[in-house]
Amino acid sequence: MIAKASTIAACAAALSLLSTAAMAGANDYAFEAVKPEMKKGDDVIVAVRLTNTKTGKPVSDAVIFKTRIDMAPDNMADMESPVTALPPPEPGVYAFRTDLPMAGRYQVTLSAKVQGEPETVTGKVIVKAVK
Ligand SMILES: [Cu+2]
Repeated sequence: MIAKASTIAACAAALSLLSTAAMAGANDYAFEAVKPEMKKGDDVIVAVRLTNTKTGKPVSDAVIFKTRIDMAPDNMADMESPVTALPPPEPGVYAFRTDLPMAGRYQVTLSAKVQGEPETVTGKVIVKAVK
């Protein structure tokens, strides 16, 4: 019984070490809005920059496989905007066409695969639409 418990403890310790290491990897990346504020309207372009925070360099080879834009910051999480990915305007910048129908804050939620990073890199970026 004692032996079993210590095996489980060792296992849990190994697991937590593993997940800490993996999380440190995914946390070495940050998304930020290229333009944090823009005019509201249809067919607006929202662009985010992905940076490796360790090197300060833009990450140009990421595959953004999930993007959601909604008004969660203004308590309208179910007010979701359509998103179409556009070709990257410059290395490390990922652009999307969307609709920002009302003034307020929008949250861009992104999931990305980065070359050499086994963990999925996720980020939340807030942009503001003004009249
Ligand atoms: Cu709204």
